[in-house]
Amino acid sequence: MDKKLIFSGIQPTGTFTLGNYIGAVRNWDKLQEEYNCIYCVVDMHAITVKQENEKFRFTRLNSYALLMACGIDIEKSILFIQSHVKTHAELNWLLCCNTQFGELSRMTQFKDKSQRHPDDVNAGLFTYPSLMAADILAYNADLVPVGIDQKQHLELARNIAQRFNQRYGDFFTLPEPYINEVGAKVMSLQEPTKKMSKSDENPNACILILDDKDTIIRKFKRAVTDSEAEVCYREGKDGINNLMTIYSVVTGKDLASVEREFAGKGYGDFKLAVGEAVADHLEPVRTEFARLSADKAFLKQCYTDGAEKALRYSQRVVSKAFHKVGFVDRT
Ligand code: AQP
Repeated sequence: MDKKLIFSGIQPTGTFTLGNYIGAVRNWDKLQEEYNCIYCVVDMHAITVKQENEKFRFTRLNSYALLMACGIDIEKSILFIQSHVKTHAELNWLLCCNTQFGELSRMTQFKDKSQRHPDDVNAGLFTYPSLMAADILAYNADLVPVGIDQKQHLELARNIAQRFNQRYGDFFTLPEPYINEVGAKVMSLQEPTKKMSKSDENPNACILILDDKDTIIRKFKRAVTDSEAEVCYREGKDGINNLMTIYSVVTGKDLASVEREFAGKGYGDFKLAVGEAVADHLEPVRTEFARLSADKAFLKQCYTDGAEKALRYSQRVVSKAFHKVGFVDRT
């Protein structure tokens, strides 16, 4: 049987956080063995929030190198930068015309981001989910590994695909979310009821995967917890639950053994252990990133090849979608 196709993307809005890593990227390399995988730096999504142009150019390339450093192997997967593959923008338009205003208005990310950036509630921010649907449907992907925050967008992508199929005849595959059981939503270290985000203004709220060991330990030491002193996973202990989840993911220990390991110990010991485990886990990523980012010519070759492969693949799907809608074929 043919392997299923995976598609996922990440915005180059800054260095990836531990949330991006645990919720999404850490699985991407493992999935390469079992699936055909297409991964993408979704830079067009990133400009729905204002970016400083020079810094943005730099972060896009860094994000590409970071994905390679996290284990994406360009011999096994297609890895490219979204804006280099024009079919995403083309299909976006067809899908926008099959997306309802009401559906977009219900998206929590739109509501959150428009509240955070009231001076720039732009049309791109509003139609973001339609472009995300285009990213996925341009490859007829079966599965989309995402953190839980993106589940609503993925459901909308399925609805858009379904509507298109009803109007123009069965064509798009309905993509399924692929969500981790543990770590699907890593929370802010400073406000543990809020998700950890790259664009958080408080640097102590998130661990960046390129932070050095001292910084990681310092941020964990400052993590907001509670006034008890018991390391146990329980409703209402958001800060400790978050740290336990992180520790469990990076050490491979289940929550019950984490509780046993820290029984009778204080939060200080626990936070230090989490910081050390995370720093050690991320060390190979930092080392590989330093090696890759020193070789700009190699990176350029990789993203150019990736874009060519992605264009070849998606062009077939997108041309057929235009044909179905009734456009005159170009060739
Ligand atoms: N805190 C999180 N926990 C688990 N998964 C997360 N993801 C993001 N934050 C967490 C998952 O990471 C993937 C890539 O996300 P993205 O960069 O495309 O967009 P995002 O969800 O908006 O991520 P950020 O970090 O919050 O970026 P900004 O601050 O720029 O908006 C997705 O699969 C996402 O679910």
